[in-house]
Amino acid sequence: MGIVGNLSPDQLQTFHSQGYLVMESFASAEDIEAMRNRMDHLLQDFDCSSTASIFSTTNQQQSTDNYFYDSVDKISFFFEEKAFGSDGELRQPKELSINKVGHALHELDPVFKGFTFSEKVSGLFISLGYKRPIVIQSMYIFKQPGIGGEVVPHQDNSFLYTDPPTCTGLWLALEDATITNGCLWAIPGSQKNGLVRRFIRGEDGVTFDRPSPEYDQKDFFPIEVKAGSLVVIHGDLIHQSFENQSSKSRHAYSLHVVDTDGCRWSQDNWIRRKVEPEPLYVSSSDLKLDL
Ligand SMILES: O=C(O)CCC(=O)C(=O)O
Repeated sequence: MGIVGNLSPDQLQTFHSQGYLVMESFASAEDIEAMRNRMDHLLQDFDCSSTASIFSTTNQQQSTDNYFYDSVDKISFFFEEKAFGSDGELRQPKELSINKVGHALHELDPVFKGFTFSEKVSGLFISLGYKRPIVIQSMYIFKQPGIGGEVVPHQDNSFLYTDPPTCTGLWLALEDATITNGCLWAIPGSQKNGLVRRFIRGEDGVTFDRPSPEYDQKDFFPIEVKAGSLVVIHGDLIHQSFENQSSKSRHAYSLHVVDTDGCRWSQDNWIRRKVEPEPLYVSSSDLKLDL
């Protein structure tokens, strides 16, 4: 196979005790420029009028749900909640109105695919002991200046559940992320308390199976990082980010990876793939994800 694990014992220890690990300079300046330029092009080509109507009109729950479900194997654009005025029109240019692009950039776009399937990404999962990891979703997150929405406290295993849980998030800063422009915050060690709830797709749409616990904001720690830093996030880590009220954006590329060997993909996850994703690598065993 040729790919080797690239986390030191100290990094592994930090990841297992804190539930996250910051790797500075994980992506080069060229990697970052390539991804940002590529996203600029995708945005320029995006004809927002039909998509905007799905999100700006009220009572369109079924349409927005379908747009969300269909995005698993597409490059789909999602708007910031505050992007629209009361007349249903965008309040600012589309480039400053998109919340995120997902969920298959890593499969469909050559630039994002190149980074995602790089040896340095695979090396992380070798170190973490994954046997047949797949990237189950990717997102380019903008955290737009002034209107970049908050992401409430959550665990990634709630959304991308395998039995047993195996999700790990990779969050790559494409710009400096600070307290001012809406960096990640996490409760260090919270992954040790396990998964608190699941996000289930049923007949009537998606819903959580339990209410969120109350979190004490004093327990959260800001993860301020420079562009190029990668934050590796344990699937049970409680993390969040606040609204970006500053004038600076905070772009990030986020990947979520699950194992497909020794665990089962849950059929009531929101993601239902028609085609099994290509693994980052295969280290042993024949067991496959049952999609
Ligand atoms: O980018 C953010 O603000 C939140 C991202 C996140 O929570 C995730 O990728 O799991």
